[in-house]
Amino acid sequence: MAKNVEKYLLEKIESEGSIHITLIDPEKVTPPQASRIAKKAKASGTSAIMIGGSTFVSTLHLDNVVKAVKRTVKFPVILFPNNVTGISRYADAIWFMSLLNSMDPYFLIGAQILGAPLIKKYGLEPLPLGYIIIGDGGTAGIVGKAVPIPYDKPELAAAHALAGQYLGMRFIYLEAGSGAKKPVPSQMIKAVKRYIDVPLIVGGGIKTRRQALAAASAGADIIVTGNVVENSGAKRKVADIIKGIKSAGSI
Ligand code: 1GP
Repeated sequence: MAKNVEKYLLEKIESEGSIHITLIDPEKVTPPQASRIAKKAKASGTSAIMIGGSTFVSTLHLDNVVKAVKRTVKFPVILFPNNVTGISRYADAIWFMSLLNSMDPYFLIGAQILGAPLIKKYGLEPLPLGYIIIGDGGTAGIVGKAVPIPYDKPELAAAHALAGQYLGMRFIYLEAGSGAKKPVPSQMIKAVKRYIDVPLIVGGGIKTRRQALAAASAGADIIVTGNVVENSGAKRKVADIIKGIKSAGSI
């Protein structure tokens, strides 16, 4: 994979409308399982693989999961780190993310300072990302010491997102938390989309075609699903979610 994952994502969004990325949590899978998930996700039409989770996993295991996925699929593997331990030299790119509604400077800029030299050393492509926790925010919200934005405050999410863009972040991610009972509401996605010009990523709790369609229709450029690939019937479910995303362009 050429090291131009940002260009790849922007071109995909430009030519296809909303796209889908599959998230693999290294803590929940063995390397062969990760490789099977990636293969099925690719066959279902996903555009890239993200690897990361909210809790600790050994760097050795992370490396093995990334290597297994890289051996299986030829499209971008993007790290989704919760800390400096989420960096692997074997990936193509990394979401270089700041948790914009964290109360802890470590998650705003501290971890990034520690990780940046390693990212340079490994030649990973950094993708500057403003990450915003919505609703109860799940484990990511707790670990990141976030003050989550309530579902009924779309204008607050929009202000955070715009601040991220003005600080130079080239992607914004609205995160309801892995396994969230309710995904980010359409009203909030629309409000954020009206404010920003950079691509908008939405994830957390999206399990059905209808939910994916709602997020894409509201303006999500990238929809991330993780949990659905860990359960049985994953290939059909992911394919169904992607059909929902693609149908957004035709309504
Ligand atoms: C979590 O947004 C991602 O970081 C995906 O969430 O696991 O609920 O799909 P799910």
